[in-house]
Amino acid sequence: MTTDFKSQLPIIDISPLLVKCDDSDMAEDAGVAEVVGKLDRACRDVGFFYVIGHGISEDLINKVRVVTHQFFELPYEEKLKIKITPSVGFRGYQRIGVNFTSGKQDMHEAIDCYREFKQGKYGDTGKVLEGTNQWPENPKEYKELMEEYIKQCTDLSRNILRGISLALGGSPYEFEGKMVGDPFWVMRIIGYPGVHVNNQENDIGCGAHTDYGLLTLINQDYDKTALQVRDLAGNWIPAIPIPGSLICNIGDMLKILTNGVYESTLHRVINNSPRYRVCVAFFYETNFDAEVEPLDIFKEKYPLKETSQVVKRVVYGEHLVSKVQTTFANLVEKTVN
Ligand SMILES: O=C(O)CCC(=O)C(=O)O
Repeated sequence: MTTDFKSQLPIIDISPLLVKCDDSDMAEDAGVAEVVGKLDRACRDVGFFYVIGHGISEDLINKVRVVTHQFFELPYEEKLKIKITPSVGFRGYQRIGVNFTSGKQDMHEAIDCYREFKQGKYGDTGKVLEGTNQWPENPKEYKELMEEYIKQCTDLSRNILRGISLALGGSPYEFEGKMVGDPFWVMRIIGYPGVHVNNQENDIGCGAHTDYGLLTLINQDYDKTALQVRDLAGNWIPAIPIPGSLICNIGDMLKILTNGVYESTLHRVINNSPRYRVCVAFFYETNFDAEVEPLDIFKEKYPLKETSQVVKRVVYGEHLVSKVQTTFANLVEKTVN
């Protein structure tokens, strides 16, 4: 981050960009140019912004959270019907405390899902995540609803990235080439218990981290503030929910591709509300097997940013798999429950 944002995260109505996002000359449109300017400032200064005018219906966004609450309210035995194990590619339900961030246990439970791919497609690296996503049968419509939501989040992420690509002075398609032509995705459906009646403060729901991929779209409950974003001075800024919006933040892969012009921002989650909170986080990533390095166009445009702080090259899938294996090291020997 290059500036110190004060309190609110920027709010960007991206509807003018979406109207034109399939036109190759979209950059010439005044409405698009305005959105692009706002995206540039948000990505340079904060790394987080609210997206409104995103085209995903409020009905779908709300239903996704409603069915997620219904799932997490089920008895534990019911949730374990889709438990996460190595044999299903680490896809499915994990109980509270299985997830770790920087070595510390997180106070959340979750369903983890990944884009499905053919057996053998990514060789030995991909083997670990081979499997089909495990969706609960209860609530009934869960799978269908989530698959539709994933489809819409995938399209939206690609379109936001077209705007970001223009914001960096490229064509709209810089993030659709060799490294991002076949984007991977991850979705974490997360439930955070409310704070105990006798306590004022809850344990950390998800420890401070940056996201690893390109872009994240967060669909959170509107009536609890739990997500916090760190500013330059080290203050934690609450990402107060705005009904109808999604929160978008940039991840480490975008930092690499842009040669460090846009940086990912630390964030964490603490649910100090007495009520249970859900969040559905969709992560739009590079190709699974991409060797991610700064794009030539941004190395040329922003040469000064090529410092030792910018990771030069990373194979996305290798990193993801090592993260999954570290998190679930205990599952490899025992079953999870
Ligand atoms: O619960 C949230 O609001 C955000 C979750 C998050 O940061 C993550 O899953 O990476």
